[in-house]
Amino acid sequence: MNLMNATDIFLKRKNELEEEYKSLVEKPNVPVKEFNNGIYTRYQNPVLTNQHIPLEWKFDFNPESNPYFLERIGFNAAFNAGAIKFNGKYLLCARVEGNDRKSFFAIAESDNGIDHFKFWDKPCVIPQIEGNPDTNAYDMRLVQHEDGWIYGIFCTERKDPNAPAGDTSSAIANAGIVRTKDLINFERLPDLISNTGQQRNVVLHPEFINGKYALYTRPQDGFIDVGNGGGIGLGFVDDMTNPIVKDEKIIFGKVYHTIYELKNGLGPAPIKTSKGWLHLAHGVRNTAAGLRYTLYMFMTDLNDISKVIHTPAGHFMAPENQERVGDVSNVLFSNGWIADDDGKVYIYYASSDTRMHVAVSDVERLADYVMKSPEDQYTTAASVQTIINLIEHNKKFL
Ligand code: M1P
Repeated sequence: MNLMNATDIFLKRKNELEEEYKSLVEKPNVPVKEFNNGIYTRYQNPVLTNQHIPLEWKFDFNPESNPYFLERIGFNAAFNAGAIKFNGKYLLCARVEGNDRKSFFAIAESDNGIDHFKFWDKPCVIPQIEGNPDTNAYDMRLVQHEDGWIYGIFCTERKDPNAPAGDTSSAIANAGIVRTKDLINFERLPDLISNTGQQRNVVLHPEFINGKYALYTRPQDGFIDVGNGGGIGLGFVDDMTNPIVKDEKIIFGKVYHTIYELKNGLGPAPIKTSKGWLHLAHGVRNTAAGLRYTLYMFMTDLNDISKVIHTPAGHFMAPENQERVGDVSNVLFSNGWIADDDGKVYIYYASSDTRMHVAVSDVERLADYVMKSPEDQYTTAASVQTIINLIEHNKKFL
């Protein structure tokens, strides 16, 4: 029998894994051809996965203490990333989940926004609130605000202090807030103070509204149970260092028999266009196979951001092929997109709470989609009439 000694095993495994990592991060991404709705182009390979985690985060590189080059720390997923263009680079602030189930933030960088994403040397160090650490933290929205700070608003999750003994899963979700100038040093601000028990999917509007910070919220009654909440709210904060939300109102609720029947939450911060604010959001409905998360778009008024002015019917993107399967299957979720100077829009979305993808479009095209696609009329007969209207209209042109 040809037994390898420990040094050979160490070197063989280390070399193999280094090669695999290099070929993964150097792999070019290509547009997906068969999907052709004209609105956006999906790219073939995920832009971030748990395989993109640097080897130094996982392995002890000392052959003496790790002779078999075993993984010491495992990573389960890299998904739900905030996005920002910073110093000419496309950055994703991913929700990285360890095998220990704890999520944290880590920044990955690419020169072109579609491939070669590489994590920075270390995960982000988020300062903690004294005496009340985040048990889990996820889904950061990065926003360059006109006050000069980059804000990161994320979900902070802690055990529900009022859960009965023996209930080891009830939790409270709220919005945690950091701000930074360099995405390396983060200043922790107090968690959001709002009237609702639970908040997830809180997003900062990039401009002041009447001198106040505007926050999109998503109040719900319980950690899982949306109760009367579950729609997109809007509220105002005077000072982000004392973030008390005032005048919170639902601007886009849940609607029976739509893709946002069960939950309706904002994705990344909106993009300003000459026609209105473009929004990307996720809608959730229940099915016999569990919850289905899809992405949809809407537009709000430039002069009144609480006024929804266009909403195409149905989803904008839904899980396709491998996107359908993962830790939480049948989920697309987005909390990051980048509108580039040339008008291109990089839509970063996660599939099934497992990996990150990119789809590319442009501001003009997205505005055209949102403004000219028919709206939901809420009945099957009305949907048929909408189709017939298009067929009749097309007779003049075919
Ligand atoms: O598992 C799907 C998503 O569930 C939650 O989102 P929401 O509060 O909108 O239902 C979040 O945990 C999110 O991270 C996750 O992707």
